[in-house]
Amino acid sequence: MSTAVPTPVARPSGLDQAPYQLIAPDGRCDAARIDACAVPAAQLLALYRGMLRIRLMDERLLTMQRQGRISFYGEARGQEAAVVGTAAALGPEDYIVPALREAGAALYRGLPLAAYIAQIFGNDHDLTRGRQMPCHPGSRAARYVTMSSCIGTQLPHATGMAMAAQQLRDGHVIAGYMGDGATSEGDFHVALNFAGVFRAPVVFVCQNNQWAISTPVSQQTATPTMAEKALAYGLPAVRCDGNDVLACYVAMRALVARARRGEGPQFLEALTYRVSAHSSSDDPSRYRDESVTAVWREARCPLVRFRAFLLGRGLLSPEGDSALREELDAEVRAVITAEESVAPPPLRSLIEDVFALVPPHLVEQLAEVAAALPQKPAH
Ligand SMILES: Cc1ncc(C[n+]2csc(CCOP(=O)(O)OP(=O)(O)O)c2C)c(N)n1
Ligand SMILES: [Mg+2]
Repeated sequence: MSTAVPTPVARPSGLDQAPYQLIAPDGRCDAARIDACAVPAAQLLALYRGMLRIRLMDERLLTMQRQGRISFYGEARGQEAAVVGTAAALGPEDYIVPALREAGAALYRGLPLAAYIAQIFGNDHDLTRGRQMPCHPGSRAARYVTMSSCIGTQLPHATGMAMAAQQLRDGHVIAGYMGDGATSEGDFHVALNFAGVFRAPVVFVCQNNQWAISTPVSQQTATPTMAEKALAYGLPAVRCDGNDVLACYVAMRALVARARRGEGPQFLEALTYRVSAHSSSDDPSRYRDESVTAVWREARCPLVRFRAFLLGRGLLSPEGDSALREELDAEVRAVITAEESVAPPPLRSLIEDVFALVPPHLVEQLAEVAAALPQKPAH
């Protein structure tokens, strides 16, 4: 045993701090490395389609919020690669427990666009009957748990679901998402600690977009990376370039495979940037230098990068890209037009879906509400 006073260790030594990247921001790549990843062309095109769909949808819905046609919107602009790349690496039986910006993952996994837009309107087609904030979809079919607005509370749920999968031996992996801000919540530490101890098949994905509303990541935590927090709980961790969709996909694919093989929980930090406002209720020009944002929005745009890559590999043509944009934009517009004309849920829905037998006092209260309304609409 050494008798010398030990030198404290400041940083975990094994973590590669430089994010894993396969495609440079200008779309260039090392062909041999790309080929070694063995991602079929159809999958590459599906990633691009999934990202573009989110971008076009976000642009349209934010405009509608400004026009007063929807009450609230939260974009994933600039984070499409991290959302789609990680979600695409899951199997259809796996579950997503999302944070704030993964709705595009639900769409990628089959949530119909109409159901998503209906949820934003809170109309009669909305499965949550207008009871959730806009942009909080859930889908049993897409195995996408409804988002919680409370930061971090979803992470112990993800661990618990993974522990259930482990006991059932059903081979399912759970993906638990979070933002950089969520790593400061107690629930983050609870979730990682339990997952580590019980070796639950969960892959945590931290979209480090460097902001939590107006708090920059430098004020969020004293650790230079989010990934090293996972190391403290015994979870293997990887940092990847969150604006490189292929890097996100390949890194996530490896972590999901490890979790499925029984190698315990895993952690992915996808380094990206929140180029949008936090939500439609936020004005980031009041607290950050928007010239930095502009660099991420333009030179580091994940869509521009992947488009250049696909064009360079001959997997996409400029004409094919334009046609895809037109197709997706037309889809978004058509679905919005259809859902905007759907009435709100009926008044009676206020007392439905909670009790099998509605208690008499709620029936009475509903009658009072109906009588107090100036008109007596069906909805
Ligand atoms: C427990 C809790 N505290 C505070 C808030 C308010 N709030 C909503 S989003 C947010 C920032 C979250 O930042 P991050 O986890 O980095 O996710 P991002 O918005 O960047 O995707 C905060 C503080 C909340 N919803 N829940
Ligand atoms: Mg954040």
